[in-house]
Amino acid sequence: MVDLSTVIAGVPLSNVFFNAAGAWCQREDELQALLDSGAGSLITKSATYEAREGNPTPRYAPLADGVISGGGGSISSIGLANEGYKYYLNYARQFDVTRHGKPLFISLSGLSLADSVKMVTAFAQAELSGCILEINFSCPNVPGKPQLGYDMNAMDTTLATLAPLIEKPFGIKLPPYFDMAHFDQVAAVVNKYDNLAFVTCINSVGNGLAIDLDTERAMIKPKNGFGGLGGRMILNTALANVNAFYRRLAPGKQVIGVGGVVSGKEAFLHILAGASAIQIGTQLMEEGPPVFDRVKRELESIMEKKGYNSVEEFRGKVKTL
Ligand code: RRO
Repeated sequence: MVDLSTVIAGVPLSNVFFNAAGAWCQREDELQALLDSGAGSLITKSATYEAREGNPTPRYAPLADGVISGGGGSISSIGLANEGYKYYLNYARQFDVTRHGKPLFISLSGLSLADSVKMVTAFAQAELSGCILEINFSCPNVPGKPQLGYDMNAMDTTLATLAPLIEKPFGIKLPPYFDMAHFDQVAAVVNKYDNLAFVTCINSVGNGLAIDLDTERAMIKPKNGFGGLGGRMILNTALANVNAFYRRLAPGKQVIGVGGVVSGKEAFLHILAGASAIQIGTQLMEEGPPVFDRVKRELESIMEKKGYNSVEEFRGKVKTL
């Protein structure tokens, strides 16, 4: 048997897979299904200070047809629908890491720095063990709110305020970058903060547009059809971002890979690029929590065929020409 276990921010996970924030994680019934699944951990929907309804529906559409999507995936613009941070704080308070055998990640996405300060302070004061914060710097779908991850100075000042308040090791969710200079600039900011233990790459590729050929209509309602792209079509952008940060981050800092994982094969490629854990978004939405047992089996089978016993043996070992 091969070993799929990993350690993120000093916390052990029995296997590398869990959900991407936003997929299957807004309410307790969904979180329970993740607990009951083969996932090695789970993360909650990005929380704001107050609960939010989010954007008008339809706000998620699978793009299974290669003609429409150029390869399959999804478009969505949920608009940060969530139950408000207190709901997830209460969930974290009653969460029993030992009983569940998996740690809990909490995604926070303050609409202002003041809101983020209040939320991270509440989580720090609750002194929750086995609970790790992932601060979302990259929601592309709140009308009128640019993504923090595309403003390096704002990211730096936000981290300067939040990192000391969080105290414990934590992570940030980054948008995709498309320029080497941006990889350099973001890595330099991340490397300034000792307890910033991991970056999660990538959030959806922001502001795509999917159009139905027959009806000639946009596939989702918010923002005239503009929404974040996910799934198979963003795999290569995800791999590049994982590898770019794997190469640039200070020793000890980690990358969580997300984007385009539909089977064990893409998971293997994420680990080769440098991922220490792997989140699944679109494929989880389409297949449901049984996806975790399937991708685990597929990754194990690839590793067995290649003669790898653990994920450390090939993590970050992509060869270049
Ligand atoms: O809620 C959303 O629309 C959303 C969020 Br917060 C995010 O971080 N990424 C995304 O694709 N959608």
